[in-house]
Amino acid sequence: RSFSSSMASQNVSFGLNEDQLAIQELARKFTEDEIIPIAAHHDRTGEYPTELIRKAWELGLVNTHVPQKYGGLGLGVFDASLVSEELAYGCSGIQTAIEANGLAEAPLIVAANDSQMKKYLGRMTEEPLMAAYCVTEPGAGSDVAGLQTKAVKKGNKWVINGQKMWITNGGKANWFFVLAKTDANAKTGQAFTGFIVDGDSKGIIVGRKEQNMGQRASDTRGITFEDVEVPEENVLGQVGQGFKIAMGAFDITRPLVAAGAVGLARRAMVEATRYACDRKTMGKAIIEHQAVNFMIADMAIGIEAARQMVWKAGWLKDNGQRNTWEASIAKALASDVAVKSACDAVQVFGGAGFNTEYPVEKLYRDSKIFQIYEGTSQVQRLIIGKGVVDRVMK
Ligand code: CS8
Ligand code: FAD
Repeated sequence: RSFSSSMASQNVSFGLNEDQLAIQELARKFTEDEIIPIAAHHDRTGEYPTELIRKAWELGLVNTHVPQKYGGLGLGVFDASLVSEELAYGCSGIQTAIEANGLAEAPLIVAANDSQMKKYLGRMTEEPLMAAYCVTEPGAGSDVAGLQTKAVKKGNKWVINGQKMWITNGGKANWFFVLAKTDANAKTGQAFTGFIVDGDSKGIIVGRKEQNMGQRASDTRGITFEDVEVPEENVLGQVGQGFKIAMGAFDITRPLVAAGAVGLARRAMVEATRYACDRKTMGKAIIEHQAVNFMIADMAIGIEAARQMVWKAGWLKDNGQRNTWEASIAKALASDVAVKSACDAVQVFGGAGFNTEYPVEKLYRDSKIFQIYEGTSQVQRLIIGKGVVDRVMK
């Protein structure tokens, strides 16, 4: 049997359908009209963008994965990545605040039963509420298996004790996903349990808003759980399955964090290009100096490649295939592209790049966290490296 090249290419489509173009355009317009005008203010003040998030929520740009059955749009990872890229183009701090809802919801999408979904996902579509994902602790971030927060069964309740750290939306959350150790003797895959914890539960102590280098609109806090009682019906999935549920959530969210990094990198490229076409030295626009033009060309290479990887990781998940490896590749690649692009955009701007009156110093500060949260670039490489060995040596 012979295959023509046109037959082969019909099996893969890089085109967006009408619905995808519409949601992308909606997010792009929202970013232009609503996010870009106020991003610098929220960066400078660290004020949480409550009103802006309410507007995004009204348009359906928040909680994008909540299934239609519970009042959401039920977008897949691919479609949601279109939204994330656009929002982050305007401000990745604001996008992180919005996306952290998706992160808190992801373990429920992976493992919640119908009544948990109705109760906790449903309410997110009825009111503009926020939620938070509590895994990291002061003593353990990359090493999730090293978490110390414990949950002990007492009667028909679980009692949680421990400290969580760097929790996005920590001060705003109506409810938390909390990963806690429930069996000290079991191996990692059976030692932890995931809980849904109501934000007004007795014994939750919310720390101060952390002053971060970038993404300052986002709310990051430590959260302490002191004898917090959680009803049995708030256990997610099975007791002991929490580690896998928490990891399964990353299969949904890492491509979206990567999409945010692509959005930031694209903004860096656009700002650098505009500036370079305008600014003149030695009798010509600096874009005509190849050294400058090549920095921008490298941004384009990175952005195009990273976006394709985001789309692939999203597409696999949406088509029911395991995407952990591809999600890590997308996250690692896009984060590095964001940091490099923002750094080079500062370079293209020269002295003005170092100044807060111009947009690129914010991009540079905002970019760094992409290599840290949702699993550091080293952790992504652990997953990718192991995956390579599995694939080559199987
Ligand atoms: O510990 C893992 C890891 O991923 N560490 C990084 C932690 C991280 O990413 N934290 C991010 C916190 S959230 C955040 O930063 C939010 S940012 C702000 C919001 C932004 C907007 C969204 C690790 C290092 C990769 C692996 O740990 P190990 O201890 O080596 O565990 P393993 O042996 O690999 O796995 C143990 C069992 O779990 C199973 N597993 C692993 N991955 C998966 C996935 N799905 C399902 N199951 C999984 N992805 C694995 O198969 C093992 O099961 P066994 O039955 O034991 O074989
Ligand atoms: P560590 O794990 O102590 O790592 C320190 C350094 O060592 C890193 O460079 C790391 O890559 C490297 N390293 C560690 N282990 C290895 C290894 N085995 N091999 C190679 N290198 C290694 N967490 C949540 O649960 N929910 C949130 O909403 C959330 N939001 C966040 C928002 C912000 C702004 C920040 C800063 C963090 C957030 N985090 C959140 C936590 C974040 O996921 C962790 O900070 C991150 O996973 C790294 O953990 P750590 O800070 O403990 O660093």
